[in-house]
Amino acid sequence: MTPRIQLTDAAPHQTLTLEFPAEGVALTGRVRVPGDKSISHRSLMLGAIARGETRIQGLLLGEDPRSTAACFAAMGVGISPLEAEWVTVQGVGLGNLQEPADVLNAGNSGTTLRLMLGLLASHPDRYFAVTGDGSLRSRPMDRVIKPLTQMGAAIWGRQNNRLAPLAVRGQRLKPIHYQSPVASAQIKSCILLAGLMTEGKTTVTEPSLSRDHSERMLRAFGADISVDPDTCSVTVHGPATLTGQTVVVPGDISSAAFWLVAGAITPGSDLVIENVGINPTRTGILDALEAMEADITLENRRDVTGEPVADLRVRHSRLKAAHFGGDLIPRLIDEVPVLAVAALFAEGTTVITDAAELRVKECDRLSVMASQLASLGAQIEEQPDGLTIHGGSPLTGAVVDSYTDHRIAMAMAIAALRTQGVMTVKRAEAAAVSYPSFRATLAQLCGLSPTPAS
Ligand code: SPQ
Repeated sequence: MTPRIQLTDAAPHQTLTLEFPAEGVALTGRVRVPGDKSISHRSLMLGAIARGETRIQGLLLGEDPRSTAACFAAMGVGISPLEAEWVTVQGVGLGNLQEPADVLNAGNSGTTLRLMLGLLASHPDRYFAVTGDGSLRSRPMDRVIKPLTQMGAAIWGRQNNRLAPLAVRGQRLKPIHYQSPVASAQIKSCILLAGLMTEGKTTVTEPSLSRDHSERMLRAFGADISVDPDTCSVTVHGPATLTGQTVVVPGDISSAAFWLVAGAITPGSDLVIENVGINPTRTGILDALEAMEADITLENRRDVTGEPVADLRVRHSRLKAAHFGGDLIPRLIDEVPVLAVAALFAEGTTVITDAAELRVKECDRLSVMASQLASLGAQIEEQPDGLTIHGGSPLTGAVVDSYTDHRIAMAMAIAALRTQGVMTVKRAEAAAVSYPSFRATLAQLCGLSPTPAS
């Protein structure tokens, strides 16, 4: 049979129906993944608060960066149409964001809301109201409100200042040294952004290193940033002056991860994902798949505006189970759903620990992955801080749900490649948050042209 990848549009939701031949389908060819989401957000935000023009190439045109762009446009920042090859941001300069006339809406994006809060809280005498979609309004904001309050911020929210919608009255802040209880780039970046306008040294120490795109980009824009890798500490010396820059956004390794796993688990596959960011704080998925004996090689390594980049070649191989935890987890935090899919096709039992942070993402990713994969017949157990996955059980098609989480929607579609019968992914539109062309690329790699929505 020919593979079936069919989208049904029943507004406001979409359903993705997937069916692959019993003998499997080999994925071949060369693909590019969309721009890195974390770097896209940061390029828009730093561009907005810098002096002069920032030019961005390769910006992710997903819903999350669109939310960031809309929020900053509402605060007086000129941003050219996002669809152009080069997006320009006319920076207003630090401290000059205007009070918006309406509520700022971060949509589904935790990065937008948490990083932006650091900037809003440090704009004295301006009032801001911020919210998001149903998922974002249920995610904890106290993790950034607490340190910002220690700096003197005035922020109010639902459930004892824990949840959005939030109200912010900007203040002149004081510097702190914050010991973060979790390795989180959003907490670290929020505090560093608040520290930009704050006189003195603002330091964040985390238990292990989270992604460092903010540090790299802040330095490139002219901020005085010092990093102590031994203690996982970053310091910004304020007040800073930022100057607009040129940013070339590499492909997102979190999006490439779907094709790495797809290629690794489907017999006969041999594909290249071009131009992928391989910042060491993000390459945990490469280390994990290597530990599982996946056949992945890095070609054409280079540096692009301060971030390392390579082409990734993956070929099918027999995967082995492994144990993942500790400092590796922050380096692959968003890839755990698709790593769980890889583990289903590995020989032995894979154990993922120290990943309780997954419970406060766009959905509870531990609980949802365990329940959705189990509905296909997977042998998988949810643990308080991880998953235990027994490889080798045959999977049978069923109706599964993304829970409006982009990473779940795409991880389930990858599982379908080795599932017998029809898999239906409900609320599949979630993929557009970080990867609007996911279905088209899946079809391309399977040698099909995508079926239009019916
Ligand atoms: O932005 P958002 O919604 O939090 O997106 C996610 C994702 O899966 O795309 C997490 F749900 O990525 C986060 C990531 O988990 C993006 C991010 C960043 O750009 O700084 C950091 C990570 O979150 P955290 O909480 O560990 O700082």
